[in-house]
Amino acid sequence: MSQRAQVQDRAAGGGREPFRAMWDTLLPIGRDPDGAGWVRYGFSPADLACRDWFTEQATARRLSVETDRNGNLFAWWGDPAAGDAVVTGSHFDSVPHGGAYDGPLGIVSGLLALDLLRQRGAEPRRPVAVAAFAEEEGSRFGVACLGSRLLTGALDPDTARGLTDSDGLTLAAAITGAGHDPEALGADPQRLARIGAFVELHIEQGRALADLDAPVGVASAIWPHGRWRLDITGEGNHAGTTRMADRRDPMLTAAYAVLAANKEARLRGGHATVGRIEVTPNATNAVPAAVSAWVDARAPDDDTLAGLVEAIRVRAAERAGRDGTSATMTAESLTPVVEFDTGLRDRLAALLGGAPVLPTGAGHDAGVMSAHVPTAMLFVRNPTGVSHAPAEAASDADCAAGVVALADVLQDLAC
Ligand code: HGY
Ligand code: MN
Ligand code: MN
Repeated sequence: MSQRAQVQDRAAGGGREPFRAMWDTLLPIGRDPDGAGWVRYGFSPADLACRDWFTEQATARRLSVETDRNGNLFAWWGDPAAGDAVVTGSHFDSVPHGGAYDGPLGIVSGLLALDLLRQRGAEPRRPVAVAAFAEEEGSRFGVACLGSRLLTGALDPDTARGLTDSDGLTLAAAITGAGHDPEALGADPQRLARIGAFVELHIEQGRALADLDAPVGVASAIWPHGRWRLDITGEGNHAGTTRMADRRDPMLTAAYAVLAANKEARLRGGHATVGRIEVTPNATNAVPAAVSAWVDARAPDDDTLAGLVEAIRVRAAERAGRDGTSATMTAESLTPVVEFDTGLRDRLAALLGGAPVLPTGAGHDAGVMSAHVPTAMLFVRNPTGVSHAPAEAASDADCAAGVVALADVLQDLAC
């Protein structure tokens, strides 16, 4: 290591090497063999391997591991029953072929922050825990923040049990296979009441910190966001023999809706994305019979989001009228705006030497928790600004700085 790097490491609490050492043990799990990112769907073999990794790491640190009734993991330093706990953590699961950092960075940083607190001789007067929430991305069962929504009662357990993955396997079956009891799913107010504060550290999913030349930031708010399924039906037919004028092609309606979503989002300062589409029968030489397209929409405030989604719905319906198809739009999830606890946010920003405070368009378990517990988030600089894709990045030095920042925050809150 160069002298400059050693100086930086000391400034970061000596954390670059411990970070890399721990990170390298997690990195191979769920990594695409062709180099196309990470695939760690909730309760898949890769996710279960990450959870085993968590248990090993926690046990090696003499932290007591518990799995709650919704499959969320907690590693405790101190007695959880004492209450008013300070909890940090994030999630292991990924989007299809996502980056390495979205989620796991918060868990690794939490474990390393506890190491640092012990090295400092800190003696917490409140229990401290690192959490790993289940199925945050919703990539397998369609509902984001599944574990934290179930814990807080934001998701009905009957609805959750019936959710299916792309193979038609229900969540109930998947968690049974993973050794959990699906009948136990549901709100857990007693466990929630033990938590006095929650702080999630996360890779930044944009370039704001890079532009500000700051390694760590604090979250102010999460944009309201949601997912809508646009189901378009037409008439399946032969691609070679059906006259253009006679077609009722749902792909045309879908294509128009994709462009309309982009335009309406731009007009309102929001974001709208169609990143997933299913075509029936999905044949090269057939006019499709049906298309389903998933719209992910986000905006700075609830009214703007409602207006954006309604505009997309109206424009898809108008186009369907012209195409001889029918289009219906169904909400699959909606998360209103989240404003993080302002007292906690300001305290953290000051503690971290005036760290930048910024909003995000990405959803997090912290957003779900914030309706029940004073909650804050820390962001670690991402020089590419890319997320939900393999190019997501953070330097080891910034990750180590994130660990120090998190340790400072946990020490401030718990000691
Ligand atoms: O999709 C999201 O906003 C988050 O990354 N789960
Ligand atoms: Mn994500
Ligand atoms: Mn995440």
